[in-house]
Amino acid sequence: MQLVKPTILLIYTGGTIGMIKDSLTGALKAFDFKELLDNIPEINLLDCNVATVSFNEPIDSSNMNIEHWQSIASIIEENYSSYDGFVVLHGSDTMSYSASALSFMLENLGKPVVFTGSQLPIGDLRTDAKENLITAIQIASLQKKGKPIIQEVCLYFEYKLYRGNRTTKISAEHFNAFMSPNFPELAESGVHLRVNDTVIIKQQHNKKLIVNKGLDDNVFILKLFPGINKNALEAIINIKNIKGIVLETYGSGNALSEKWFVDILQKAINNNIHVINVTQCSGGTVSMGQYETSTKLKNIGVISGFNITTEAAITKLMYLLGKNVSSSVFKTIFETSLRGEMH
Ligand code: ASN
Repeated sequence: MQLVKPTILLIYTGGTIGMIKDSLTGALKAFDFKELLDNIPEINLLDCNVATVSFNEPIDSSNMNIEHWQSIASIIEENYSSYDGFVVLHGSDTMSYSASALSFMLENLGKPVVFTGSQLPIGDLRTDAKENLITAIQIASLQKKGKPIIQEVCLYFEYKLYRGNRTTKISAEHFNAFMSPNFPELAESGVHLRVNDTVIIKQQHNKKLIVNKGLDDNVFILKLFPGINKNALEAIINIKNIKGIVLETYGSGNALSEKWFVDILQKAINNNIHVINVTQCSGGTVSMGQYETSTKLKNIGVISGFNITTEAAITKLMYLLGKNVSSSVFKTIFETSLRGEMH
């Protein structure tokens, strides 16, 4: 029998979960955290103690930025030793980006950080918010021999727990709004909460948490399309202070093989701009050299993102640039899985 109840810190950043309709415009906007909690008295019935902290101004997650990620990281850092787990209430629109960013920022994480939110506000009769929130808290409280079972940044939505940096938002309509195309679910909520023990991250050593808050925003995502012209590509690589570009290519990492295209990328790489190859496909991996149309990218030093999501690629880029990783090892480090985000 568990004698001491786990303690969970609920961090409210905003999102639909806590929104109400503006009576004049009809548009959804963020509202008070206290009112959100009043809508879920069930929290008091859980087998854990829940404390709460809220952004001063809750936001729609479309307004999420690096400073907000730093705030979430700081809240976790300051409260790390006092809580067994953390649940971050967040809008679904950019939740995969935030979960990815926090996975890189929180190094040696040994406790659960579970992102969740909802498609309908918590006050709505048909809301998905209650199940998402209650189960996320239960997942964050799971323990074995007094130690948290989940020791990574993850995302819980509509009965599934995913590794956060493997997710992407796929629907603005369905309650089942996320998927993890290249990695199995960490847990599933049915009659029982079943954790997939073979895939969760288990911290081997009790290393101290390191919180990396220095992210560099001199980055860009470029999605290729048939017909892309030289002016467009040139404009991107000439962005002031640009240091890294995530290039969304076709299929297994293929791009046009025209000389102007490869030359411009080559010039960018020679100027110390890191170019990461990720695929536009939701599933599968970049495999440069498999087709002639990716061999040139490989030869000029484009970095492979393998099966990483765009969300994880752009945040990993911000993180590694923020750490001032030297150019000579940047490619090797980017191509290494740091938090289970690729391969
Ligand atoms: N616009 C909302 C947000 O991301 C969408 C949601 O939470 N379902 O904050």
